[in-house]
Amino acid sequence: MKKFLFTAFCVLALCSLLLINVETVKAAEGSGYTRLDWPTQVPPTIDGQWTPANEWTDTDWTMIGEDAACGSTWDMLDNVHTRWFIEVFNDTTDDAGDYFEMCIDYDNAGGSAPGATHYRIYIENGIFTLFQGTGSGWTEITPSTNPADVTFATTLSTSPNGTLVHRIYEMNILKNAGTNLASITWGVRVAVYDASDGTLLVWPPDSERDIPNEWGTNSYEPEIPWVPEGFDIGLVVLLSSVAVLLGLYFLRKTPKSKVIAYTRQETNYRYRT
Ligand SMILES: [Ca+2]
Ligand SMILES: [Ca+2]
Ligand SMILES: [Ca+2]
Repeated sequence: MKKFLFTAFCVLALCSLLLINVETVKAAEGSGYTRLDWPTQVPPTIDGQWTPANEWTDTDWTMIGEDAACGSTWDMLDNVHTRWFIEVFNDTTDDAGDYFEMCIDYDNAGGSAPGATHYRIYIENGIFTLFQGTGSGWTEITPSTNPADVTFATTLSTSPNGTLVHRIYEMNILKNAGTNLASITWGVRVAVYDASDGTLLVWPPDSERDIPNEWGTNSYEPEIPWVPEGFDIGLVVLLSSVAVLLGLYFLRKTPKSKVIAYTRQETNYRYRT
């Protein structure tokens, strides 16, 4: 009976972990979509590729549509940075008109049109342009270069997430210096466009560029270890099974109740391997 009760406790404990995670995803503001910057463990070399190999193992991944993904981290080395790696798996060609676009809502306040605290990073064919909201649309502004608002590189190359050559953007965005683009929690919309077949992929799905209320919320995780947002459901089930088996094993070896300490799993999560 004790075994049964303890096993039931293990299952309930792990199910509650899953529920907490689901609740975190649901407890969003604005559009209801959220994502996180994880703490930077390896400051990336901004070369538009997953090199060196030990970079970008410190991030969770957000799908942009079905064929692109982005991961990001944050750190406070000199100023506050958010660093991004964007992979467009279905863009395998270098075409005039290919672009990456990131809309930023400085304080995640939303709005029905771009205002003074809304910015738009736009990179088309390797040329970066910065825009600011006017209240009804966008106007181009001169980005800060010292310190630089945005440092980026883009290539067509492979990565651990996608072994076919595809479009990659890698960038470092300064949050609290230069133009002062973003506060701690900010709003974001990411779009990638492949001109070869006119494919536009957007996160949050179906969000409009000019309606900040439809953008997602970008928050941050202050420290590791972590359980990534979007924790793989299959992995949770697997861990649950392992925990139950471990519980049964230890109960068999030591009939008297013992406390089992759980250690958070540090997981490097990949969409494509
Ligand atoms: Ca790199
Ligand atoms: Ca394509
Ligand atoms: Ca292309």
